[in-house]
Amino acid sequence: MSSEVEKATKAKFDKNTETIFDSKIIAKKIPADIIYEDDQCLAFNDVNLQAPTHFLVIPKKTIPMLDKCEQNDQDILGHLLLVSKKLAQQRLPNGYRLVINNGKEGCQSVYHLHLHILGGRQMSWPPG
Ligand code: TR5
Repeated sequence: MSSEVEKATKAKFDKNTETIFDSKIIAKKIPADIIYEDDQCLAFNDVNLQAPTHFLVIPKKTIPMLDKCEQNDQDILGHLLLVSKKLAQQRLPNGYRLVINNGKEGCQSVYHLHLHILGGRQMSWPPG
């Protein structure tokens, strides 16, 4: 079992606990390798690269996971996708993969919604 899968199987969603993304990275209490920021979202390079280019796009609003999104999150979800596309086009002209892990079996380890953008190598299918 990879360390990322192990982390995901141990992680639990707890609505009363802030994640490292909320309490540290968005709050700028620990440094992250930030590549983009606006009033609604932040993008930064993943610390544990799964491809030559691997960055995350996260909402500043606290949304734990895709499952918890509601109709009134439509605009932020659209914004996250469009920012992901803009950043990916600049960095990954030959293509890329966008992933949202959701819940334990989806391999989510951090319960703050995040879009993974991966590229810089040929991706395979199906994903593991
Ligand atoms: O498994 P999921 O989809 O929940 O993805 C969580 C991602 O957050 C993983 O790819 C981790 O490598 C990444 N991660 C975790 C931390 C972190 C990070 N990326 C950038 N900077 C990070 N810091 C400072 N701290 C983390 N704990």
